[in-house]
Amino acid sequence: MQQIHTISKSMYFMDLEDKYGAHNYHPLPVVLERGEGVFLYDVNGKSYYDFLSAYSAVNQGHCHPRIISTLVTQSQKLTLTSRAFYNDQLGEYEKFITNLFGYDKVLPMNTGAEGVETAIKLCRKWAYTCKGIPENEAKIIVFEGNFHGRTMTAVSASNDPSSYSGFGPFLPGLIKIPYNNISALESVISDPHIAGILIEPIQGEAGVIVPSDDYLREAFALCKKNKVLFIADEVQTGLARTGKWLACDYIEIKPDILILGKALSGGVLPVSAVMASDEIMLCIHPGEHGSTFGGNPLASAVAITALKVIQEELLFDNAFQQGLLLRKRLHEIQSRKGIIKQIRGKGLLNAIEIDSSENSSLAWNICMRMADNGLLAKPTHGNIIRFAPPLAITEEQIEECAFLIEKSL
Ligand code: IF1
Repeated sequence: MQQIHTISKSMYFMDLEDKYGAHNYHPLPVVLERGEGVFLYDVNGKSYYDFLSAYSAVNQGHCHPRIISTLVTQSQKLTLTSRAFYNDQLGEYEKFITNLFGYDKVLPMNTGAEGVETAIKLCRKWAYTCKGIPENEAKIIVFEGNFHGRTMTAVSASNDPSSYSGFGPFLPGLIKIPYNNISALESVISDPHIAGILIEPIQGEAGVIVPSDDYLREAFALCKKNKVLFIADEVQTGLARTGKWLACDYIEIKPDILILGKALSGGVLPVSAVMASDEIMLCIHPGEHGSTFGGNPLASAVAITALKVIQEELLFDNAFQQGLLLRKRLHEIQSRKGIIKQIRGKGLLNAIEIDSSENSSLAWNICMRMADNGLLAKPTHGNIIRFAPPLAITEEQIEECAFLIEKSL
């Protein structure tokens, strides 16, 4: 009886979503009701290691007590005023985050996609105001395999049919070239109408594609040489996920425009941020951009705590160390099981590529088996499984998860 009850309880929730919700996702059949740190618990009380971290939005761990405490305290005082008025949280947050990352100013938004939209508008404004590109002629270089969100601009930048097909017509002025190919960039960047490049330092959705260090350094140098803005989309790679505050820190380059999101709130509400110098940021004047919730006092208070948690718990160092251990264990598993084709990653943003030549649903079935064994991960692009736990995971927990992964394989 217990088993049937267990299935019917999950089925109840899945059926509701199937009947009343848009079918814009195909989730693993797991119904979660509680999260704490690196763990998630389903409606039947079964616990799981979270190896997705809500796509790097819960780097600090689920329901981090300090972040929740700030959320509760501020939400009982003031949550939203709109930017028609000032509030006592936004300025403190703007000072904190710009000092932390070394920029003059921040434009606060909500989702990562809105951060990308904001960066593109900023880049175009700068192109016309500062670079002297003729109005409506600005072009921005984007890279094959990119993922910048689901808005029309983001899908206009995509070369993945599952992201853009059926949603045209698309935003003009986006030039698509291969990623991690410096000659491809060299051949287009000298066009005087190029205003910027929009790049992920590591391509997350594409399957954790890590470019060569030289590539990013040379791309940055080409931007400087051609007066083109280097716009880093660190929505997924930022905030300690790859073992440093920013993935760009590995190659010691400072993006002209930096986009953050996801873990900026520790996963409790949508908070994104676009940072730049005064020269770039002041190209946008009052009334030319914004959003209802952008910079709200609740988001501002939560974001300060979310950043302090990363800083004070040294999550970047732990992500670096535990990432090394995880990939070491994955390589050992690979030597024992031919099924793993490739292992990629930096810090705790990792992925394995499954050799699924015979069976296209192999990665999915592995994820289903890992769920049975108490570890949650989800395939991307068919045969790639991302391994990205919250950044406070311990060495012992990594060892246990490596065991669960091998057992499932
Ligand atoms: C989904 C992917 C990851 C992002 C980068 C901007 C955004 C994202 C580098 C937009 C968002 C999310 C979107 C989410 C799943 C997840 C995802 F699989 F879709 F591609 F992480 F890889 N730049 N990525 O990764 O931020 O508007 O979502 O806040 O759409 O299912 P957002």
